[in-house]
Amino acid sequence: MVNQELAKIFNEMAQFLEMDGVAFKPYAYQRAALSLETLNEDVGNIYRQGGIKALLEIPGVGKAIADHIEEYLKTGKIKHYEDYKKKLPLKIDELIKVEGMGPKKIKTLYQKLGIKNLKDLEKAAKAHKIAPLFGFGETTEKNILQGLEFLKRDKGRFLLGYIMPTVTDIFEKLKNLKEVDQISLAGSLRRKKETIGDADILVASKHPAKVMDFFVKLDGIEKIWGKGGTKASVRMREGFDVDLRVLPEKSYGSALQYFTGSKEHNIITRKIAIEKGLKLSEYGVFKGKKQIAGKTEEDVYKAIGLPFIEPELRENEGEIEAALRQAQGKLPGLPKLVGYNEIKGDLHCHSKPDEVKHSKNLENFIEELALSAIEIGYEYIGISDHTKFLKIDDGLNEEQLLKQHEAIKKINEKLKNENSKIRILHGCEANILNDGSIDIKDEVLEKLDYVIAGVHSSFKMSKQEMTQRLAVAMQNPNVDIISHPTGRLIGRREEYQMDFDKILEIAKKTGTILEINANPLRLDLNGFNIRRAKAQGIKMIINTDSHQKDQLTFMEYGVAQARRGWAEKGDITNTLSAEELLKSLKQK
Ligand code: DGT
Ligand code: CA
Ligand code: CA
Repeated sequence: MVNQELAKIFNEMAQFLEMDGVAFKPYAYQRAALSLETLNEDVGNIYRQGGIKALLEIPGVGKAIADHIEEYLKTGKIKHYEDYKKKLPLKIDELIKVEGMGPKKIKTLYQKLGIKNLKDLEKAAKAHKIAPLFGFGETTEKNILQGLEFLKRDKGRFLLGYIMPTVTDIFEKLKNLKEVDQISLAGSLRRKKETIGDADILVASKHPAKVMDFFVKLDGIEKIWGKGGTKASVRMREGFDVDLRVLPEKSYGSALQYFTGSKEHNIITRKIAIEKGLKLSEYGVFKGKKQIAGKTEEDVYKAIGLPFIEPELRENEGEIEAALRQAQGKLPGLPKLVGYNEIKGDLHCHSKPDEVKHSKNLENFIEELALSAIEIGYEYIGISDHTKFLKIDDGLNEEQLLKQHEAIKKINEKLKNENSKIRILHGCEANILNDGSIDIKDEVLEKLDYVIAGVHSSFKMSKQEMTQRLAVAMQNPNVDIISHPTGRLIGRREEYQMDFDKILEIAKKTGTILEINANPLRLDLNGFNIRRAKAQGIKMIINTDSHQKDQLTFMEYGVAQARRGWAEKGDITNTLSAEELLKSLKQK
């Protein structure tokens, strides 16, 4: 989609502007980029249908950005951006991914050492050319080398939430094709891993050639790696590959089982088949030459004596043992995973705090958000803006929070009069300061429906200090939820150092809820930590941390992560009704 191309350009523009020390603008460009990345509708379509005016309706798109979008759609270029690229011919999107590298540092490294890309950077760091530069030093150089290692580990993988909109688009087009009888995602995409190597799609059809022809002609394909009778592989403009396989109906289920993986899971299922004197392959389950299953996945698992195993669990991390126990009537069996449609609300939504500050249009956005929540089918939606320590994000102070509180009360009354079923809850996402104290006074926190607290600064504390910092925050009786508890950004920033077992112990003791942040870049807690938390009986809540109403759809990624962490309905607080939720929040 052109959305992703523009997002990439705007992200880079933000970096360029920041290099030049331009105030405010970089943030605006970044916001626009994030908005485009997650927009489901093609920006080209929006523009064709409604012109500049329609572009201005997109969250985060102002006049200057709208003009840039128009210019790009008309000419394929944005002059302002091209000028920058000429002046600073850098692989900025690569360099910025290295933890600790900001735009200013990138510019200095280019001017002093001619560093243009990751390769140059690694060479310079290894030759100790960076440490002596003014403002850099030994630690920075070490951090850069570490950051580079971290990047390599995740190389060539894409964030699930980043490729999903494009894949969904392809999926829908294929699904509508009359020759397509059945269709499913497969591979890591179906298992909902947080990063994806390539996208796999499976189709059952009696006319594979027609499906293939249609597939390789889809919009947005940059290169066709290969196209055979039943398999094709293409590179999308966004940089990731899509593999399509077409099968006859009689082996669709076994192919789906095979191509869903994981490889590790498949190795064991095949072994189990062999132990039963059967053969399991992508073509079916066979007894001698006779196919005994293959049409559906359920049949395949049944034929080898197992109950159906949800794709999110198929990592050979104990799911087969659990399935075997279940088959023998023993406990514990497979978990009954929390369902994608069991979520009743979202408590981590940012509004437009700058509007709170200037007392204008405050209600509009919150009402819009409430309407989106109704459309999703939620019972409640929680507004939780940043608080005062975070100046860059227009963090609210005590007085402004109280003002917002009154405004939300009014909106709730209005909604009630209109017989609306939605209820707006009011919280905040306060900052956990270095000593574990919260940047908002307790008497104000007490007035809110709930309080989320998170670490947004000083990430590089020692393990002991960070554990203590979080412990103090959780012991505050007003703090209900810890947002993005480990602070990792996938492929960009490691978790901060802390004793997670200790954190779980204190969460349990204090009744503090841990967040499963659904933002595709965070997914924090991740599956592994969710499973650890669940084992300790810790309650969790899946929140989107949305900064615009489009991002409410991130919920799906959060639920997927919860499922990968074996979470059941009872583990997840926002499967409760509004009444039950408020009651459980009061218990702390
Ligand atoms: P990715 O693409 O790296 O995120 O991960 P996957 O799991 O999507 O892997 P991919 O695309 O290479 O292959 C899709 C599925 O096909 C994989 O999950 C399991 C199956 N598969 C592929 N190659 C093999 C293999 O050599 N042995 C077995 N048992 N299964 C395989
Ligand atoms: Ca794959
Ligand atoms: Ca593949």
